[in-house]
Amino acid sequence: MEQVKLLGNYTSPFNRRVIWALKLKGVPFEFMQEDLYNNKSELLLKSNPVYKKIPVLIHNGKPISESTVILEYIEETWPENPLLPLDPHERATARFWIKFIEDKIPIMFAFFLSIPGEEQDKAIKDWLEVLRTIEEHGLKEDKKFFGGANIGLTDLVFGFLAYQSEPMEEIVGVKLMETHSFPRLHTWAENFKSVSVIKENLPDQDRLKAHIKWRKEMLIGSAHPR
Ligand SMILES: N[C@@H](CCC(=O)N[C@@H](CS)C(=O)NCC(=O)O)C(=O)O
Repeated sequence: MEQVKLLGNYTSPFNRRVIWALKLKGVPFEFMQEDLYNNKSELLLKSNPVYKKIPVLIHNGKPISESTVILEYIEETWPENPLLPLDPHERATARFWIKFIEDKIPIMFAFFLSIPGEEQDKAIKDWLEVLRTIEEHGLKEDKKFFGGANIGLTDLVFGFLAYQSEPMEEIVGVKLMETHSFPRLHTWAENFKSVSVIKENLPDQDRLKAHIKWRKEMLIGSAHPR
């Protein structure tokens, strides 16, 4: 009998991609919530000794770290309900966009952690450029998802944009993803959230907002100790 464990954290966007992939594949798993800030488990420290971060998928006792690596592992191990296209060029395109957003995560963080002033103006400009690139080059008007008619790994990796942008922008106090400026991103986010597995496995918005607000205060506090 297969044993699948996921070491994760409820509010982590990296963790959520893995939950969605396992659920879309119909793979039963045991979720183990990690206390990342006070008390990481021995199992986490042993399973991801390099980064000591979640998510970690443990399949029949063997750990796999890094969410996008885990997603590829899931796709290879449980090929049913494919989440990558068959065509090599389409697969390469899916991976291009996955790499694109992974590389831009520090830009999103800079925007999220910014406080009003010159630095924030630059962070807004940089993050807007990322959103504009996704709008103009990543999403196509005639396609429901990144790869076409069906949800795939690229959508799962971009998924945090569909549910985390609003609380994040509210906390920063700057609205960027206006419907009129990013119509494709909005349509994609609605399509994404209307997939039943996604809808049923979104984090609670109040809990998420409280967490990211606390996280921002904590990170800014430690960056600028008083
Ligand atoms: N690149 C990693 C990022 C994972 C990550 O940043 N995890 C955070 C939670 S959102 C974590 O475990 N933080 C604990 C720490 O930094 O000690 C991935 O895609 O899995």
